Amino acid sequence: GTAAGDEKADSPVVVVANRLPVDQVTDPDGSTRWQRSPGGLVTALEPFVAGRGGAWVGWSGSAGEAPEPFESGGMSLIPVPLSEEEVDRYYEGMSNASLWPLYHDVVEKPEYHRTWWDTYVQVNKRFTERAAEVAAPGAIVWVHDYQLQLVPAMLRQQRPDLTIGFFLHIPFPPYELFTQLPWRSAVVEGLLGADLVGFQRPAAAANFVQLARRLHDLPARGTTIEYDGRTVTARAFPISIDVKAFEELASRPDVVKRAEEIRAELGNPRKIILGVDRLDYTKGITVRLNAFQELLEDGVVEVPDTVMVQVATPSRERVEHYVHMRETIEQQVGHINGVFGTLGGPAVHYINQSVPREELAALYRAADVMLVTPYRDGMNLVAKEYVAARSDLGGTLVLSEFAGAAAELKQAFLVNPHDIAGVKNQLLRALRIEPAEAAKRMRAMRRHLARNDLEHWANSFFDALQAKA
Ligand code: ADQ
Repeated sequence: GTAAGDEKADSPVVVVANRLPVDQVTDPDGSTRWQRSPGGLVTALEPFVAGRGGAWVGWSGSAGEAPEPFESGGMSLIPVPLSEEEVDRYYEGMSNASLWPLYHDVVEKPEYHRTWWDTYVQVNKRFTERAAEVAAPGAIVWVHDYQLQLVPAMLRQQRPDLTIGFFLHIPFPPYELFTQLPWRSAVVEGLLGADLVGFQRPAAAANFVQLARRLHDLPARGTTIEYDGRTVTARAFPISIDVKAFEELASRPDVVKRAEEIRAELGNPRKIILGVDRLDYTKGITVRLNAFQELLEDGVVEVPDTVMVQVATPSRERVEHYVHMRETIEQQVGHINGVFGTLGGPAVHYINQSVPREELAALYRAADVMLVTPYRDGMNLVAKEYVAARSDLGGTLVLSEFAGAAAELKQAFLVNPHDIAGVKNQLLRALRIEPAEAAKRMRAMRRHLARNDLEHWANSFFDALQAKA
């Protein structure tokens, strides 16, 4: 793109997120360029930002000096620099080793370090300054996620003219867990700087409202909190996917053909069980492996009649928790295959790679049972992608009741991932379901998704935020 030149305070809409909506890629000749990130969030927000001279403030993804602001896809992209030490302390430390496990029901023990927190404050200030520089008078600013919870209050202090929204993509824990955080008051005050605080589930919004009441003694009821002479609204905006685009992709003849090929490559098993996740301890990958292993041990399921495919994208590989978890999973896959596999016929096909969208869609089309078993998940888009992919009304979803998606996809076989007997039962039911019953459940979930897509999510948040202006 072309250089934006000197930034002026002229953007009527500003998105502030940890990452910019572009990735730097290196071509074979060694030159680098910016490429739009594959994520759905970019697709959802672009229409509101692009074409109106809007801006997106975020980190480029690599440590060191930040590039100059530049134009891309009709948006001004405003890079925020992070040093190696800041990436360590703000991103890998405070965000991913303190807040991430705390907000996911302390599935792993969060670590709290004052140096991490100090850097988190410092980096939140830097994001705030950049946003304050580019926002036009009276602009709408939408801040995203747990890495930037202090930005709303910092921004309001500098720019009381702005309308500020915040959306948390991950769960928000109950009072009893949240109050572990040594800096709990600062985080609550940070979020209360927003006019509108959005969560994935009503229960998360209720946790926040209760926290404001109990910890800060604020008048709070229903979805509103009175604070500093303003009314802060806290409510649920369940995120979704681009349902139409995913459905179209999964129905393409080449993708449908690829789904058949995948079945053949797996030895044409009668049943295929699928798991697709970022390799993260919150996703409950071991839960699935345990359930499958026990069903094999019980002799109620057999290889090669039934096989499992687990696709797990590498993630946060420099954070200690993740290194350990990966070893555990790989050991278990090895054990199951050692005991139940045959030469050239493993029980669990394990792919520790990111796969292209087309291949993902084909896998969804090929899978008889989709196993989504997080211990806790803000939403879980994989569950929604599976439903969107099944325009053939085939396939059955087994879904953790602790994923945000469970509040919407009620016709899935819901499971408590801590209850191994329950997971085995539901998995077996899903493997043995009558096609007519499976189709009925899938149709109901698809009906819900069709009305509640990503565009609907972005529109409802922006509408609610604009109403606050
Ligand atoms: P995540 O924790 O990353 O998101 P999720 O919502 O499941 O989890 O999204 C993962 C995305 O990555 C999906 O679009 C999926 O298709 C893709 N993906 C996973 N494995 C892949 C692979 N091997 N190859 C290619 N693509 C793969 C956070 C929160 C969620 C919340 C989202 C959005 O933790 O709860 O739903 O943000 O708000």
